[in-house]
Amino acid sequence: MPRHFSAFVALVLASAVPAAAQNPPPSGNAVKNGMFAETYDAPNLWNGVDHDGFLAGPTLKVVALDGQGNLSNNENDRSLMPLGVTVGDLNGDKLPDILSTDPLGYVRVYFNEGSPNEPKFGAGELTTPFLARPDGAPPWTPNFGDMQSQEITTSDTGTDYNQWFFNWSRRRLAPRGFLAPGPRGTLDLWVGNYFGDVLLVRNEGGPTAPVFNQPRDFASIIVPTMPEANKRWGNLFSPLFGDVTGDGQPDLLIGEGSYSANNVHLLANQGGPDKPVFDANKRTQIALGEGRQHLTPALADANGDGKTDVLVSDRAGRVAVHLRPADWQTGREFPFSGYLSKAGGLTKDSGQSLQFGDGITTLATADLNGDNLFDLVVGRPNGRIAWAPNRGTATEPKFEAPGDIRSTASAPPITKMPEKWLTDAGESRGNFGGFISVVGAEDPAVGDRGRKVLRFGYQALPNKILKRPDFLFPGAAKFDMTVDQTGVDNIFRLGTNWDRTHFEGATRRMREAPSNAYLIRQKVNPLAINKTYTLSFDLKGARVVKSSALLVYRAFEKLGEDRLVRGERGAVGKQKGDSISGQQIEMTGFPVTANWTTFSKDFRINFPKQPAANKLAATSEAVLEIYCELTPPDGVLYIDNIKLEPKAD
Ligand SMILES: [Ca+2]
Ligand SMILES: [Ca+2]
Ligand SMILES: [Ca+2]
Ligand SMILES: [Ca+2]
Repeated sequence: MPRHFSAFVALVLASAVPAAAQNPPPSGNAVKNGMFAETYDAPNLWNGVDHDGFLAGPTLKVVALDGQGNLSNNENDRSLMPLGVTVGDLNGDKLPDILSTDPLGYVRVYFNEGSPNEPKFGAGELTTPFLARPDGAPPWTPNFGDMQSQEITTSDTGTDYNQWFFNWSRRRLAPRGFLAPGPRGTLDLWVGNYFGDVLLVRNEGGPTAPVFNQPRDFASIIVPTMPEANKRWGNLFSPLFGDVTGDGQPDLLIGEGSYSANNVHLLANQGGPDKPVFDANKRTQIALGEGRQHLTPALADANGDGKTDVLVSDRAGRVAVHLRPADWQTGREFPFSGYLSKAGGLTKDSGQSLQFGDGITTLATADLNGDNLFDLVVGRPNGRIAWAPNRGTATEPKFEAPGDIRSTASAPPITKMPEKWLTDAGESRGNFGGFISVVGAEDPAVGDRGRKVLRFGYQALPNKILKRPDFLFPGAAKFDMTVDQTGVDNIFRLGTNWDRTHFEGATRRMREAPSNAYLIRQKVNPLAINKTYTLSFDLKGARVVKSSALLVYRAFEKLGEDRLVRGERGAVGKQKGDSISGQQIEMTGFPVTANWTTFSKDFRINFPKQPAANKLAATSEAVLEIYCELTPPDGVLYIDNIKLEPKAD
């Protein structure tokens, strides 16, 4: 069914400025790599194990303070977020397990398969909740001015509107979890995030298997710490719930990330164990950052005096120790006592400190090998989880050089991704295990087709103790692939260079889609105007809920030069030269069956709403998108041999 633009869209059109001079009318297949012969390698980290067999997860660059303490929006200056780590026995076998939170918002549990003296971990079992669900609209929207004045031609991340909504949708990235005993005797999961929320996910399971459910909404699991809900006192939180003050009652510690203070804050519980309440106005600093950044606190008695001390990892990969003074009183801090030293004990010389990697690290303390000395578990900037066993004494800890933890599970194969296509498989929307890959004869469904095809589908997950999280999040009510409410120009502009490395080119487009939606998109070669084209591809699949192909194109030709004009009071303005432009979206569904079939559909390339543009020879920009929604955990769609060719007259 053809779709047309609204008046709102026509307004944007006037500012569209792509297109060099018209080239000769094109011919042949406009689709590049439609047979998926060209691929590039990508890691598959869904099972929490990397290609080399180490415990790992995806890292992500987020907007955060850089090394100079500035907030940078420049992609290259963004800070790389490692996995958050926390340790606790989640299945009642007395062996400590590792729970990781990846910066995309996924939670994995590595159950300990070793012995009391030697920890061993297999694959990570994924579980709800998805902690970065982008639900809810921003409380306000800045006035970006007239859509026409937006610098859409220079941005490869869409219009200011798109960026605003996209950034809002990513506010819960980089969650950090902490396991602490709850009122039911099981370990609950405390979570801090980029936005400065503190969340409490209750463990609704029993002693031998935890159950962490997706909350009805995030508001229902927020632990209030903000006097005003929309006013932040910090962000990029790393929470910890344990007794620091020594009164036997757990306190809330929050390591802070990106705001200038960068301290570890202590908030006393003013509610009860069932409903903890904290007042940020009454918080005190338990550990001062003093120039260190991205602080993650952990607790241990680091000097054997029987009193709990605070350990803090930072953005330089070190662990600072704040010993509790003998005469400590409520309201005072634990002073910085030194870094954990390579040589054992503490050192104030950062060159002698234990080093976990060059970048932001996260930290947990636990005795992993049953010798009653606390060991360190670390999320490293290389995306892996490392540990360092403590070979010292109760009064002077001394750690082995940290080693990445090797998994007992087999390493996953490298995923082949299609060149020339921007792809999105819902990783940012909570599509547990969803991925897109190019597969060949090794996939039984491809069989004797004997060549590579594109597969949209789900990963087999290693879950044995935790229920497989087949959770489906609905899309926004107003979600419509034919209209980008932040400006139709985004359909053309996202990923301007159409380089596969600009993954956001598809992810931003799918910002409001349901979690089980998949997209591939490509800027196709110019199409001849007033010519009929046939879109065709081969396909088969199962449990495909929705499927559609979109063809979006526009043509533009400038007839006169822009002129600088001097207005009142000498103000210089730009007067646009005359131009001809047209823009059109076509969308069609396509049926999916269990056997290979060929779908084809004809499109006449023209501009019913802007007939003047039909005089132009070829499109200046055209984008082809293939969209589907699959039912987890086994919905699958195979596509091959995509062509968009002029039809013989
Ligand atoms: Ca265990
Ligand atoms: Ca306490
Ligand atoms: Ca101590
Ligand atoms: Ca130990």
